[in-house]
Amino acid sequence: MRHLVAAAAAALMLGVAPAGAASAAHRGACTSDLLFCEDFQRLPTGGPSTLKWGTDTRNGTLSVERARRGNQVLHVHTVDNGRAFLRVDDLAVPGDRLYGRMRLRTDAFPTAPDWAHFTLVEATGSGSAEVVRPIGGQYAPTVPGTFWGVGADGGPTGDWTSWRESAPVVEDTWQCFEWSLDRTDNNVAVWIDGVANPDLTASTNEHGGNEVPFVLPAVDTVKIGWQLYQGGTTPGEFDLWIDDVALGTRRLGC
Ligand SMILES: [Ca+2]
Repeated sequence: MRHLVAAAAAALMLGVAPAGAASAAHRGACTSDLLFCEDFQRLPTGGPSTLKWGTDTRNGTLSVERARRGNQVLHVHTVDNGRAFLRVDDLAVPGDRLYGRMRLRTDAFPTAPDWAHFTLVEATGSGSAEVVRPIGGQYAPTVPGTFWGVGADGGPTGDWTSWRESAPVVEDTWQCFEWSLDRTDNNVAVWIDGVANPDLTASTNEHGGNEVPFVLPAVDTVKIGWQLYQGGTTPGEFDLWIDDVALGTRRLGC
């Protein structure tokens, strides 16, 4: 059985974008089949003023800014172990699969304290207490380096982040992040710039937490932004820019 699951997961993670995915939902094209979409183009600059999504902040701010060539993006700013999230509530996801996408540029990732841990995407819902973190990472002083890793907290599997040396963070560069949560086998998958990273995954019996099954919730809330959990960080403040956020039931493409 495990071989079958592994084969299916491998097939999923070979993950070439399905034909038409990129054209259907590339860069801010908010098509009606998406569960949520925000390209920030129609929002006034400054603090968010929209009924489409809410905010969750502590020692952090969100602001809509003008970028190049008329593009508008969301600037996420936090101090030390603060947080600032765009929050999508009341999602109704038909079926078992939820896909997400965002474009992201981060000024600098933490290099202190040791094991500084940060989350950029968090999903919660009913049926499981797991707070699922498909996009997050950790500073690993033993390498040293700062690496992406799938993680979770709040549920039976405990607090874990499977940071991977195959997924070093990149500063000051726009990258496209995609993730999927599939309740059929409790699979989490991640693509960076359209390329699947088979290390960035979790599933029912393959995850970084306690030796109990990992069960995905029926997601109704997704938070996208930044949170860092330990105080006394280097740098002392964090800045990232996010654009072209989308949630849907199919692979979204970049
Ligand atoms: Ca935009």
